[in-house]
Amino acid sequence: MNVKADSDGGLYFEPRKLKAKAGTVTLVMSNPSSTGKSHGIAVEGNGVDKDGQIVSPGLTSTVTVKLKPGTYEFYCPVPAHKAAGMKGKLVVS
Ligand SMILES: [Cu+2]
Repeated sequence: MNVKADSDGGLYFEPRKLKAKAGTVTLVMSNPSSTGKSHGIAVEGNGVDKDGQIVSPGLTSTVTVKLKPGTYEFYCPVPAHKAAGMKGKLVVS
């Protein structure tokens, strides 16, 4: 499942909503060089809380989690980025 960090430095992810089947889910976040910022990908909810690595512009961060059906949040683990809007919803069924 692929997510892209903002390519204009605006602190958001594209898309903001993801759907997955229950089981092992891997989120791959590409951080375009045009963001000019380091970003990462993390997943939290229903007892799960896992951060992928924070990567420089031009690189990719991945996180793999085992998920049950439910609603989770994915976000950027760089301090203040989540609060600024770098987050989205992951619905697992
Ligand atoms: Cu970020």
